[in-house]
Amino acid sequence: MNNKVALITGATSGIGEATAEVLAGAGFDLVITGRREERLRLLEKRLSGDGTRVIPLCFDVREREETRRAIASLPSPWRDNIEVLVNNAGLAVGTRPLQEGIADDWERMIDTNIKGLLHVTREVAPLMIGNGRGHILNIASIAGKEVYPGGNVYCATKHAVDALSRGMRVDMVSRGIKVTNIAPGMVETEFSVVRYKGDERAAANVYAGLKPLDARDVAEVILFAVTRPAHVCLNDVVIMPTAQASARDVHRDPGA
Ligand code: NDP
Ligand code: 8X3
Repeated sequence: MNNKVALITGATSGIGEATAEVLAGAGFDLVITGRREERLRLLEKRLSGDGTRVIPLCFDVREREETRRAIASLPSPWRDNIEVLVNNAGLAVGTRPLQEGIADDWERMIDTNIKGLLHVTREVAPLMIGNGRGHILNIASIAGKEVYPGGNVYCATKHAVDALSRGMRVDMVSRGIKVTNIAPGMVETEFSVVRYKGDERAAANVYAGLKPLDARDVAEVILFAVTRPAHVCLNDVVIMPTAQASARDVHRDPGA
């Protein structure tokens, strides 16, 4: 294969989908993953219509064996050419204070955001090491730098992602692997609809009176990171809307 392969988890919506579009535009071949098969098929159709080679893999990152089998199913020229891994699949569920928290919500976040990222990385990193090069990008969050009311377990999972980015970097520094941690603030995607369990109005309120980032804003940072020269690694990028100064400091214009 001539092109570089990028494997993106959570490509069925939001940041992952935008990243697939942006990397396709830059000439990458793509492995797109997620649980919603129909969306993967539609994205595959759209991108391959523009000439990108795409393999969709439908699996749940929480399931270690399913993840292993999915990645092992890639044809060897693809497996052997994975240059970029974007660990993006993730979610927040609920906004309750910890003392009123729902254990099932905690488990979904921990299993997806931490264990899912580990399952995928454990399969892909050795392939990259075999090639002597590769770039892992972990989508963390401003919630991995700060905490805020009701953020408790989600923030803890993203602090874990932040720590894992640093841990991976030291573990793989001698193997030619770059690791980039990306910590966005508010990005308008399906994220808040998932967090508020389908309550569209509560989700829309999150972005009321300000212009949030859109998924493409983050995807373009990912493209910038993966197109630096071999000796340059962006270690940690915090990206926020101009109207957001920290997780809790947001300027809202009631007229907007
Ligand atoms: P979306 O809800 O739009 O996208 C989330 C993606 O993750 C979907 O493609 C979903 O696919 C996938 N996903 C969720 N659970 C699983 C699972 N168990 N197995 C496989 N895939 C899964 O949200 P975003 O695009 O905003 O979120 C992407 C990442 O960015 C997340 O890690 C999030 O924490 C992070 N982030 C988001 C911010 C925001 O404000 N939006 C800010 C900072 C970070 P499917 O449902 O098909 O499986
Ligand atoms: C999502 C951003 O501020 O809702 O990771 O935690 S925030």
